[in-house]
Amino acid sequence: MDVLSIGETMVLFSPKTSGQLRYANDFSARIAGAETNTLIGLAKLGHQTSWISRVGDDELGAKIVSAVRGEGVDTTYVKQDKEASTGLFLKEKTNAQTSSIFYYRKDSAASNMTSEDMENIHVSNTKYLYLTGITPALSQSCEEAVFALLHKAKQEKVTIVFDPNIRKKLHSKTSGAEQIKKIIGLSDIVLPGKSEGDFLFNTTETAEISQRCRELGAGSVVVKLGEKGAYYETKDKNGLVDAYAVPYVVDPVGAGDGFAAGLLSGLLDELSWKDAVKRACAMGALVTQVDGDIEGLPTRKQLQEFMGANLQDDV
Ligand code: KDG
Repeated sequence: MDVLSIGETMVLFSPKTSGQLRYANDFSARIAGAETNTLIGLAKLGHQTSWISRVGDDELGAKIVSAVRGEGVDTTYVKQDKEASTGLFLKEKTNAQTSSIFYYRKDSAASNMTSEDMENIHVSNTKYLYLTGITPALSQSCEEAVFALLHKAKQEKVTIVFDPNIRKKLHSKTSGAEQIKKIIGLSDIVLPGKSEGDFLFNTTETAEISQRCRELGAGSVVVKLGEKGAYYETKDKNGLVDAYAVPYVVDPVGAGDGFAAGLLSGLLDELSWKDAVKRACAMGALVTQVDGDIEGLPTRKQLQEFMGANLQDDV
């Protein structure tokens, strides 16, 4: 197995019209979940991925599992929970640029995951464990599950990659930040953004965000800089990689998950750090060109064409 991950995937209902949700009558229903976005991105590039989760014994759960499995991700570790429902969320488009989301995920099936669930998970044949800060914030039992899996993976020398993925509706400035810092300290590679630097360390300075993560114990750090590209720092290298220019952004949500997929894919293909970060930037850019979290994730051929047509200057 190349990459294993754990997290909640929900159904996202997006109104076809902008304005208050109370006046919205027509919705599209898509699957959305940070971890499956990344796993699907990897699977589309030909990597072997597996997802740990729970869904309800309901139609939304069936929709999610068949979509994730249909994209090529292994779902052996997805349990059907008879006691709880699949989580969902709604988007309200205030205008063309801004939107708000409303979660209906409290006590959802995925938030019932436990550390006991991790006992049957085989990590020894896995190259990377990919975690985000969303899963431990779902519930106490999810936090225990994530730490149980993390410790098991560390014992087996699996490389841990962590995207803090701060969600203001899930993470408190105090306990949420502490939980995330603890995982940063146990991770081999951390992928923060500038706003996460602000939330965790009160700084938006790129090099400082990286340094603070490394002081906590992170091995390598890649700071996502949006339209400015990304900065990477390992124990013996650092550098800045330019972003790929796109005509305009259709939907930025999911770009960070695509970025993570690109980076992991590059590392799995044993590219240099710089080239892996370039692939990450290209994947992030492609995701912004299509509505939805996963719909813009490219095949290997599409990625190569995009990168070939947009050759970056060396920096
Ligand atoms: O990264 C995109 C996801 O954050 C979003 O689609 C849903 O996973 C999600 C969450 O928990 O907010």
